[in-house]
Amino acid sequence: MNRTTSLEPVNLANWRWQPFLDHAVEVLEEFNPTIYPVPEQFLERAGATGSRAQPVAVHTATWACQTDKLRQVRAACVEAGAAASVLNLVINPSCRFDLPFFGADLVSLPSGHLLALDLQPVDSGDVLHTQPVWNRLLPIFQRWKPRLPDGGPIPAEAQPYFSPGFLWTRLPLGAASDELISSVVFQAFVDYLKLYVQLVYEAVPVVDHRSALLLDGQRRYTRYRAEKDPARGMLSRFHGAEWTEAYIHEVLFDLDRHHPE
Ligand code: DBV
Repeated sequence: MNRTTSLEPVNLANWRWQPFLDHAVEVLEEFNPTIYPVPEQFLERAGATGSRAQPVAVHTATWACQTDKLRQVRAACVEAGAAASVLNLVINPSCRFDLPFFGADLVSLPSGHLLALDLQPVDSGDVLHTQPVWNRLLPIFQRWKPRLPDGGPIPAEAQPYFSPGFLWTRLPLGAASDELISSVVFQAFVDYLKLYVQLVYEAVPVVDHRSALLLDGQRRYTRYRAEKDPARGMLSRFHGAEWTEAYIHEVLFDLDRHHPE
């Protein structure tokens, strides 16, 4: 790979999540996205994991774009064979629109798959913000939820950042899970993204004081995600702690850099 901008396609060999990213990129094309600047050292990064006797190559790539209504769309893509395969996709709306975040965390590790999909509220206590989304998200959630095992509890402090339509499952490695991922999980991903895109189409600008409230909520969410990023350990092992910290703050969860107080 030799990508020079974030908008060029990411194609990782044998990457389990390639169809998911390809679908998202295709859907987003309708909005005529432009490049979201990503420093060259984060566009692509090669590393290694495993033992000295049996090293495993790691490739981490970032796809990103922006549109009028979407401040930043970014996909963190990790392919490390049996050691790890990850697609973490977050869509960060502009605070001028009353929109949730789109969040997908699709993670395959030697211990199994961790799969999370949600339209995450900027402020879970703001009924004006949540209700119109949740009314439309819950039927989709209900459609897919019974077809996947429950992922178990999430920390209480994380609760405000999730919707009641948080689809969250853990699956063991194996052929049965591969089948579930390419059928149920893929269709759920398509449905969550489809609803999100509809909300983006419909969104109209909000007044200034509401925009300021939305920005505050976005900051809380983004700081929480940066602080608690569950990938910190994995990325540090693959690419070093210094690169990882910079990647988290300068690319993955970069709102504070663009909207300093
Ligand atoms: N998670 C990220 C980014 C990742 C990433 C940027 C670049 O936010 C991967 C990669 N998530 C990732 C990895 C793990 C998890 C776990 C590697 C496994 C960590 C490990 O076991 O070592 C959903 N992701 C998780 C967990 C949750 C989520 C609840 C379990 C945390 C734990 O057990 O400690 N992340 C969470 C979530 C969204 C999200 C709901 C959005 C829908 O992105």
